[in-house]
Amino acid sequence: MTALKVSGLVENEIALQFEDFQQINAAQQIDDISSLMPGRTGQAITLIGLVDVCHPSGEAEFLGLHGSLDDFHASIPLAAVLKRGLIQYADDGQALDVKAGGPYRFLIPDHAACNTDDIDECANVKFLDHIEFTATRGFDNRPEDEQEHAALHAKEHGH
Ligand SMILES: Nc1nc2c(c(=O)[nH]1)N[C@H]1C(S)=C(S)[C@@H](COP(=O)(O)O)O[C@H]1N2
Ligand SMILES: [Mo]
Repeated sequence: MTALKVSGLVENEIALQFEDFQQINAAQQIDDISSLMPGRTGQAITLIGLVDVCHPSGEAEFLGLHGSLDDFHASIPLAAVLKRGLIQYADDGQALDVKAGGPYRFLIPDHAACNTDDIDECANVKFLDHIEFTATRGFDNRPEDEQEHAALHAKEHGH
């Protein structure tokens, strides 16, 4: 089973598996993502739910979102997503398939359009296997313009 590794400026470095996500406090469970993101389905925990178990230090200012399967990475200001960020771990109660961006996926309700803001749709990182809390901005290879998007989506058909 694939785990989501959580590391960096945290009190508890952890690796969460599907069952661990299910065990997260009910208050931090989103049973139907469509209630927050119309058109999307599945189950998630809130970023707050993750923070509650890993306890980032006060120095953590950025969230590094890593998808190693296709080497896709985003680094976004933590404060801007802390109260709304989600980590999807299931669809229809089952572990999220890689075809749906699984095993885990970062999602931001009310994200900005691609390339218009730090907190944009591109930061909805698929194949998420590592979340890193850092003091400064980390590696980020989100597409920067239309052309880079086109190149990325052409590549995406492989998954
Ligand atoms: N791992 C990974 N995550 C990714 C991407 C990617 O290429 N690889 N593309 C990003 C971009 S540019 C966008 S706009 C959204 C698209 O999400 P969707 O396929 O659910 O519409 O996923 C983001 N997450
Ligand atoms: Mo994007």
